[in-house]
Amino acid sequence: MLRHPHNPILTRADVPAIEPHLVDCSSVFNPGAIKFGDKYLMVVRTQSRSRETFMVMAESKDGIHFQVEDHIVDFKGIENIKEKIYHIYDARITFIEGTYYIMFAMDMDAGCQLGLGQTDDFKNFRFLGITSNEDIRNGVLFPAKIDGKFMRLDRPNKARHSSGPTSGSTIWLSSSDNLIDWIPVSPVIEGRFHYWDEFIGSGPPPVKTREGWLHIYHGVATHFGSANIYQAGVMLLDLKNPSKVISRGFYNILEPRESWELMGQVPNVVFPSGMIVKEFDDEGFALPSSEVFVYYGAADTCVGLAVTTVKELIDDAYKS
Ligand code: BMA
Repeated sequence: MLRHPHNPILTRADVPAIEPHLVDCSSVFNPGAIKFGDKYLMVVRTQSRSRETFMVMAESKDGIHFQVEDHIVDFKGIENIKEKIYHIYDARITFIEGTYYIMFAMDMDAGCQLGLGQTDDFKNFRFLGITSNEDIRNGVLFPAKIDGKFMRLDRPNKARHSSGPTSGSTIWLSSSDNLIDWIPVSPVIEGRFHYWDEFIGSGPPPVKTREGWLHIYHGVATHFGSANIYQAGVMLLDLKNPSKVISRGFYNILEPRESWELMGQVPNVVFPSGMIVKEFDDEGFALPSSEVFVYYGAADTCVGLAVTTVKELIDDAYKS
């Protein structure tokens, strides 16, 4: 993938003061992204100087220059949750059957849960519910039902970084009839110890191609003295049975190299969470020649954009 020359495409300086909670924003990162009509939209993760996180929308005509909105995304109904919610973050946006779903992480006393929001217009947002009952993160919905079921990839937090946060080394496929209650179906991939992707988690939602579901994920190399290095990689999953891996690239496709990826709130992090494919065929498959914009959090501090094509990503998934 190639970094866009305008990078980093969003920094804290682009976030307007939002009274009273988000004045003098500390960081903006890990964006969900989607094409909405002729606009490119992101739901970005911001932090205040209390290090509380908030989601804010950003909008663009070209997918490169974004304007950040001056209000916080308010998921109506989330206030009815009785337990304390400390943070909501890391939005992943999927269009399914005429509406937009946003799956995100919720830090609560019981650990991290996966919340689900929905919108038709990216102005009014509804909270649909908590969709997990274990410590789990990185939930991404497939854009279509498979065999009559909603499907998602998720990553139970069964491991812990030596420096702190919970993580995991298995991405699972789960299924649901109603988007709220999910049943684990099968593990999909495991972390590869000693290599770039020891701990793993899904990136942006999978994209349908003729070769299979194209899926970017993040991997964390944990075997370096003082750093957990977050990188991005790619795999292809079977269209009918996405627990079957067709191919998984051996090499990362993006790693922290620029100063704004190497330095920041959490150094050495690229964390892809949004992906916009420009062109699809009449049956909804991504065109191999299509340009792809991949949006990622850099060092948990700003937002980066990497550019590639569907074909290049597929080729990378086959590199062994
Ligand atoms: C993960 C998540 C991400 C974050 C990353 C790097 O565990 O918390 O939101 O970007 O760590 O700090």
